[in-house]
Amino acid sequence: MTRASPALETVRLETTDGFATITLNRPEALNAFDRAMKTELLAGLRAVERDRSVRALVLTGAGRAFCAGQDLREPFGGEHPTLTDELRLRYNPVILAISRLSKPVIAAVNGVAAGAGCSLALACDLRLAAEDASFVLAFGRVGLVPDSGATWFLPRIVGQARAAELALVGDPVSASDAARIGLVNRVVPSESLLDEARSLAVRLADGSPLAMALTKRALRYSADASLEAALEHEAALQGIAGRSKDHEEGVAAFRAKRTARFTGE
Ligand code: T3D
Repeated sequence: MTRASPALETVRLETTDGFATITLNRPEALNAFDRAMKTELLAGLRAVERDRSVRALVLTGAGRAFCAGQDLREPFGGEHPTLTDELRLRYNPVILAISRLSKPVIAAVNGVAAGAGCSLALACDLRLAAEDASFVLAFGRVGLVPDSGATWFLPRIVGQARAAELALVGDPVSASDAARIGLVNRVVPSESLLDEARSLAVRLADGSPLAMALTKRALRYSADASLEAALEHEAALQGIAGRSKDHEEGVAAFRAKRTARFTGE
């Protein structure tokens, strides 16, 4: 059964088969971020974290775009008049919520991902792109610096040289080029993007939720750690995983030659 969250307008949140889908829902503005969408996306992510029945998340866009970044038509100023405030208060919490989410996040990039929309895709654990998707670090064109984690994620995903080219030159990257440089995991026909993302989400949702959460934590930790520290961190996390019922179940299922049923305990 599919459950929808009716309280949200600029994003849609649906839950089915053990995973959630959040759809950015401002297609008339290519899903550009206005303040409401930033706030509601964060609320959606928090709801996903709280819901124990949800074990994976698909993030996608309504209409022909994934997300065009900051809504350049939204009047600026008001309560938080500087871009620093806007980033600290609205964008950065979204990026951290995705990165820290204890469940794997798949970006199903259905069209253009520009500016902070590109950063949003970069913050996800896995990226599937439709054949006609594209990625553009559009910040420089409007006299801005790549933000919302782009300067952190990009070199770690594609390496320093390519990150510098994407950030400084700012040309759009096609889906096929994105796959070639490792910016996306896979390119799929546009009409099957959501089916592919959903079947990957179901596979992830069938895994051990505890092992998924700890694996995300280990990958995140290793990005800033020495080998010695990462080895020690892995050992500590494995101690937690090794005491879990999911580990017991996984080993029992292997020995019985059956599929494991993980509960997250
Ligand atoms: O400001 C802060 O708070 C700091 C944070 C900044 C983070 C950022 O994201 S900065 C970067 C902001 N984003 C951009 O600069 C991207 C601007 N958009 C584009 O470059 C292009 O529209 C796209 C490459 C995304 C798509 O091009 P295309 O040719 O497919 O579509 P289009 O014709 O340019 O756009 C279609 C419509 O969407 C058009 O409206 P109209 O004329 O049909 O009424 C266009 O104005 C609108 N649109 C596209 N992007 C935005 C947008 N409206 C508002 N904000 C947008 N970002």
